[in-house]
Amino acid sequence: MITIHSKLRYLFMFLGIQLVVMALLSREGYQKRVTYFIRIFRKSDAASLSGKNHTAASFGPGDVYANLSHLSKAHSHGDDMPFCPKISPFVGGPIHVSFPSGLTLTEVQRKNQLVARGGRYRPPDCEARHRTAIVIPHRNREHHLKFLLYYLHPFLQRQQLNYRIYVIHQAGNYTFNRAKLMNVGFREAMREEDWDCLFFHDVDLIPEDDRNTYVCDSNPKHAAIAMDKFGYKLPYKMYFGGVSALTPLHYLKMNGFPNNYWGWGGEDDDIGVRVSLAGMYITRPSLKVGRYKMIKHKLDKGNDVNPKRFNMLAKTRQTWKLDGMNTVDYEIISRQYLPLYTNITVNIGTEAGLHPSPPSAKAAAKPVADKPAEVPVKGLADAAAKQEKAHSEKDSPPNNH
Ligand code: BGN
Repeated sequence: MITIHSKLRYLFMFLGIQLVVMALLSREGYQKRVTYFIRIFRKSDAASLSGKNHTAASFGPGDVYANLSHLSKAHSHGDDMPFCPKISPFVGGPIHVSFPSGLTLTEVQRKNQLVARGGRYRPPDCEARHRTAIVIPHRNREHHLKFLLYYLHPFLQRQQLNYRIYVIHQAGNYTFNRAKLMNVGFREAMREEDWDCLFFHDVDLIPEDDRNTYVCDSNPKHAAIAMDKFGYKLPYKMYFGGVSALTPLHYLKMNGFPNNYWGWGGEDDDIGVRVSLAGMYITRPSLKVGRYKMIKHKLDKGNDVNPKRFNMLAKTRQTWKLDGMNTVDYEIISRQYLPLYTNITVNIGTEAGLHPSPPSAKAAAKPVADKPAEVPVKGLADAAAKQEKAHSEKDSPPNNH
């Protein structure tokens, strides 16, 4: 029989233990400790679900391929598959990103056996809740593409998405046009499937946290909020470059992206301005999650700084309805369903049209540097000035696209 004495003894013991725990927690900052314990429990939950060790935020960045190997082709895509859980059990937090020199596309393929031709994937054991198309504008960046594919495929699989990767390859040597290639990507992707979200993705940006989910928000989302090259923070408030996500409705509401930004700079700002002109706003993940590492590279041939960008940007309010998805013209040269992505090679022409006239006419149209004009959105002008200064210091144009 338990006496009052022994009851009191238990009570004191219990209070004693509580005191020790509280002392421990407060030693190195209560919050740090609590999140540490919560993470341990969350991780062991996730690990037991997947049956293996998991990428753990609390144990440093993990391998992007960890735990994906148990997904096998043995599972069938039946009609009666349950929906995937709202939060994927494979999502684990920070991902270790490095660029080993010996990586080959064959190796990327070997590690991604569940990816079907054209870079198509569906979770084998559950019905995905989201259908996402990744659109990557590209030219002469095969080396970067290889790394992006190496990281992006398992990253998207960790999120249990139904997805396809489209690479939109600009044919010819004329100045690069990132935004127009995105318009092509949008139309071609939507022609193939009824995607509910499109991610417009620079080829040299690797996501570093798989909690940065590649699904759309109620408003256009800017995903690449924290890049290593900007010290893991936004370079300026209105920045909309690198990686962004829009639903087809968002895209059409803002008349897509501009077609007339040839060369580096300004097109992402134009897109950001379009978002607000169309009555929407930009959403962003947290700085902790929207992290990206940029693959370092030398100057891009055929993507010189666009001197007209200031004046063009100053006129977005007048031009966004006249130029965009409603005016995009191009010719598909080829469509290849490669093992890791759908490659669409396209002629987007030049400023002078899809089939410009011979060089004599071109020489007369040599661009003259425009004077910076007033920019419609506060903050952009300052940012541009800073950017210009940084360029002249480095003595070469930036090349982040
Ligand atoms: C900005 C560029 C962006 C670029 C970011 C980050 C312009 C137009 C200025 C009015 N904008 O300065 O296109 O993505 O820097 O590098 O140059």
